[in-house]
Amino acid sequence: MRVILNPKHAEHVPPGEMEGGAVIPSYEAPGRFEVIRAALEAAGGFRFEEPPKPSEECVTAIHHAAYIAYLREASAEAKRARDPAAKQLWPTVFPFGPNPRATGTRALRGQFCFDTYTPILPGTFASALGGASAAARAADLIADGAERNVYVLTRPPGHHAEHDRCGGYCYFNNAAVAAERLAKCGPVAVLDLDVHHGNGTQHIFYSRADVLTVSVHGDPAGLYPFFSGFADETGTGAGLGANANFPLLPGTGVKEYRPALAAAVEAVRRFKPAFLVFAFGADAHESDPIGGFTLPTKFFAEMGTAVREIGLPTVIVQEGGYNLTTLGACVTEGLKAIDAN
Ligand code: OKP
Ligand code: ZN
Repeated sequence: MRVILNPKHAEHVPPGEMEGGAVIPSYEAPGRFEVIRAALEAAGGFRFEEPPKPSEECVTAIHHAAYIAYLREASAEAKRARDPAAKQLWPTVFPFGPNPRATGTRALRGQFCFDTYTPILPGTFASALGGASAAARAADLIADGAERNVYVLTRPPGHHAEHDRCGGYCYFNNAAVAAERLAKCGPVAVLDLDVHHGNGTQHIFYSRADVLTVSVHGDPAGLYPFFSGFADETGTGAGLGANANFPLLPGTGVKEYRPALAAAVEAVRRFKPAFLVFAFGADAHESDPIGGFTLPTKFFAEMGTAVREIGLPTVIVQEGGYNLTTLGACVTEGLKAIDAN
């Protein structure tokens, strides 16, 4: 399988994440990328390449121009800063709604962000754009028919990033970048199996009939992102019926996950898409420090098989997965099953 790497991932190194008023070590760290790459190299059968030089063009289709400019300029502001504390931009104020008076640099940090897990650092913009470019490249290979399955190895993840807000470690929505490009060639389904609801992808396509978004995840009543991912969110306007959520209880294991996965796959099939984007998180694994599910490593092969059996040209985009000891094996199991013939 061809693997498109985010060549800039290591430029984004969160010094920590803010949880309940304290800064704790960041779960989302460069080591995630490294362990996945090492596991795929050890497994064999994967070809690694970098995307062409990043261009903002791949994100303008799905993200607000002012939000893109904010990420670019805030990253540059962090880069220019001398004081180490000023090299990390954290939101402290969250202006409600699009507030025309929220224009200063401090107001924008909260205007374009919805949580305290997603600071802007000197390399954030370059790193996020590198991931989006990798996703765009993968989508182009699939749209051209050059490949059947292409995997995007990137971090930070993307599925929480909305049209004009970062959050949940995510800045640009890589899965949405891929889906948007594929949608030019036919209907697209996004299947998100990260343990957290893909609120950003849902948000971006919520009123569109040409992109179906389906997510299996921890019930937002008890798991991040808390405000989105409930079963009654089914789309709006032309997109009514083109969003499906399958929330599951904390502690979910194979017995509970399997029927939800089957229902999610069935929703994808009914839509009759031409292309699939698989937002692949490994954080539903039993060892994940923040997921709360109890799936064993071998179940990730079952996920991969379910994806393969959908039978569509597929872009696979790396999302979460935070146990550095098991992450590589989970991803390898999933990808090998997708590529099996
Ligand atoms: C990103 B992805 C842990 C709280 C975690 C943010 C979760 C973001 C998950 N201290 N809150 O894997 O979906
Ligand atoms: Zn996640």
